[in-house]
Amino acid sequence: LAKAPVATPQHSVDAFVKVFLQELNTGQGVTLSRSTVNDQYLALARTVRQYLMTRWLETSRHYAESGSKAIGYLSAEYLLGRQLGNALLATDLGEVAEEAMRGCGLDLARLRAQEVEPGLGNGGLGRLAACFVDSLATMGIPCIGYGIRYEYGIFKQSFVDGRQVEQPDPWLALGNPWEFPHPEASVQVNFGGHTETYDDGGVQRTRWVPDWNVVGVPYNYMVPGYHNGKVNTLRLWSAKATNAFDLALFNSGDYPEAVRAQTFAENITKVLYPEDSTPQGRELRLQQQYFFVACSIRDFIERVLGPDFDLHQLPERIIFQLNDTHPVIAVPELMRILVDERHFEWDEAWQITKQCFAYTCHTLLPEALEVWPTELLGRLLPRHLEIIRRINADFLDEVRASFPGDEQRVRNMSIISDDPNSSVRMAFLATVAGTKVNGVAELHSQLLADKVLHDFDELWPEKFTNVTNGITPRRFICLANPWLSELISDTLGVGWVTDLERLAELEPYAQDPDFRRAFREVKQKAKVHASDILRARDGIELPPGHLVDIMIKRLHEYKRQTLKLLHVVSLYEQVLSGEITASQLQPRTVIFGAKAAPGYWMAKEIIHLINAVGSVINTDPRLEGRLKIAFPANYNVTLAERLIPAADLSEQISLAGLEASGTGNMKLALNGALTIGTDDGANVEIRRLVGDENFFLFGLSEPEVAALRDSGYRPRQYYESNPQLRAALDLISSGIFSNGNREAFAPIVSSLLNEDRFMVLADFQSYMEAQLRVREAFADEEEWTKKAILNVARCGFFSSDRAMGDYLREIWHASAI
Ligand code: 26W
Repeated sequence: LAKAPVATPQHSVDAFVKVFLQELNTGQGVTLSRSTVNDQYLALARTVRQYLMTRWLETSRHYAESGSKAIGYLSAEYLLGRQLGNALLATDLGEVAEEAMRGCGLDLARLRAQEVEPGLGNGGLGRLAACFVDSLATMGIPCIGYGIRYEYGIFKQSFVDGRQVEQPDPWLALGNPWEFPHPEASVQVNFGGHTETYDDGGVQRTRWVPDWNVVGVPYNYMVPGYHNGKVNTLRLWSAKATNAFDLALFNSGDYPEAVRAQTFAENITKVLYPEDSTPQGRELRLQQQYFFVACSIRDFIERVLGPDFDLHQLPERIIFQLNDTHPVIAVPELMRILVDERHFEWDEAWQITKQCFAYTCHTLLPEALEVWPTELLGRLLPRHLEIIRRINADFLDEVRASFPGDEQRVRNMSIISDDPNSSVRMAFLATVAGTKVNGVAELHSQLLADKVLHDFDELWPEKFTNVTNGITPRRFICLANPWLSELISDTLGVGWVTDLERLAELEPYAQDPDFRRAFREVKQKAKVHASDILRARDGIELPPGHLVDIMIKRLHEYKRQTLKLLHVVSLYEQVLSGEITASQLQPRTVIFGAKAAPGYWMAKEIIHLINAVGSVINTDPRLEGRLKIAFPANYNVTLAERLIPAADLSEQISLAGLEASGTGNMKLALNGALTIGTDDGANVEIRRLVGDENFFLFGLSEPEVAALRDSGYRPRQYYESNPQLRAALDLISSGIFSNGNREAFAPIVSSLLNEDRFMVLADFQSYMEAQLRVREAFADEEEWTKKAILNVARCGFFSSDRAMGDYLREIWHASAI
């Protein structure tokens, strides 16, 4: 009896109500009549949790007994989104819960809205990690997701006079029913100090003598599989001061200093860095990275495998997937454990380590590649720097052996660069250590191998591979779009949720007028729902009958929100100048959702400009309400789930060669939006699958971008030779969007005219023409619906289940048990 976990409560309304009231009384310490919405939400979450608990314990036991190979997904970010809805979906308790709450006089939707989403990520990379752990649980693959329990997640965005203002995100303030702290399983993490060699019975060894440490406390989260009775674990680490640390200070009588020391330690997991793409190179960030990987590796080796496990067999039991370079300090950490603590020979330790890691790169922007000054790394982690130097020395010998006499190549490939200052190139370390290196879409993987990591591809071509990203259909179709889900399930049965290629069976229905009508009704319901949300949340009205044109993603110049904005400004200008009449405008609402990194000045200026243009055009009667901008603040996963189903048009308009993959593009296409996009990232694959006629392609291709750059790009030429473009830019400069202040947006305009690093002006004409094709296509309702249905039917490939299958086959060599 002691071995068997408690029984799962019955799958019935009565049982559910009983557990709920119990949780309310004994868990929250309140009666129903005196409870607050937060009490009710917490009790409800704990109720659903009970239905998952046995499955969780069983899944862990089963994995441990099977002795099979697990995935250790190492990611500094998990952008999970709300948990309650997903848990209800996974357990198929949605209707039971709804009825149970109604029986208690409560509204399930209202309780769900009480949950603050865990925003433990910035954007694509963090959301991808969340989709991947969902798929692995659903596929029954042993995986532990390792990460950081930030006390403050991604900042809350609001607008003041159209400008972004950031506020902290105290997501834990009202209690978090989804986490299980395990202080007894805490891990000590060391920092600083120096290294020394010593004689160990005739063998010379090195040891690290650190000078400070903190404790990592694991918080476990359930990752429920969909309808399969499996629950995996996400283990997030929180930093705490060690007792020894402040005891010494307490004893010396310096109470304030002791408290300060505690704060210092706990700062490590205080806040998520809001930088997306440009690393800040801050010491605290390196501390975060080492902190969470040191905890995770120690946890896996000592708690999951146990103290008696023979580490020679480590590669048979684990593969650590590095989600970008953020966790790559795990490589010297494992070497340190094997060599310094377990006394392995260097070469043997390296053979083992190399098999235990694989690396995913998520970017092509040179400024996004992490580099740490050796001074900083050596000060914080002196032993790790020594280990990196030795890995590098051995590696460069290998390069010399393969390319004798090519010292330029040796310098180019060195993990430690001296240009301009001595620093460690983390992407190179990850590439040297990883069994495999993958990009996240075909084009991206090809550019990685051909450009960013070209020398490495020449040395080890077999290392390089592609796994195109995917998204979980559970959250982004089932939860986000219940109307579409129902239509698909009524048509095909329910199997598509875990076998998304079955959406292909919808293809013939594109020709069926009844199905098309039903499909339009689905879109209509989603629009009404999104509209209700925007009204309640932001006071924004979505006019009925408009084409809903959506651009939702982080604000970055390479993603080119300015190009979208120039389209809107140009239409406005054409009406003002009488080139077209308002009645010729196709009724459209352009929805933006975007946060800018707080230190990214230009991105924040662009946010200001979008809001400024919005406030003018939204109220100008000359447009007759036919062109609107909606820019709800604080775009996050929860809002994404509401907006995506409502979209007619998906804007994926990055400069070709710069968006590694994109995943919003997949979510939108799978919800029946058509894409207007460049030949970039996963757009390439979306277009190939849905067909040219169901995708609005525009803009320079990556080779054309490279050629134009080489030939000397002069953006001003486009301004001078294109009257429509000039008129749009001049309208911004005229002060019309800034109460007559002609300087307000001069930095944006002059950056476009003089530098235009992302070739907005070069692609403007082509974009405008593509938008005319959109306009024409949308006017034919039946044809548009056919295209939208075909987008859904042909995008089954973009399930993260498929992506996980690819990783399992090509990289992890692991399988379901
Ligand atoms: C430390 C600064 C920093 C922070 C985040 C540098 C780089 C990053 C990420 C690599 C940025 C990111 O989220 N990349 C996105 O990853 C997605 C998932 O693979 C892709 O779909 C996006 O195209 C890519 O921009």
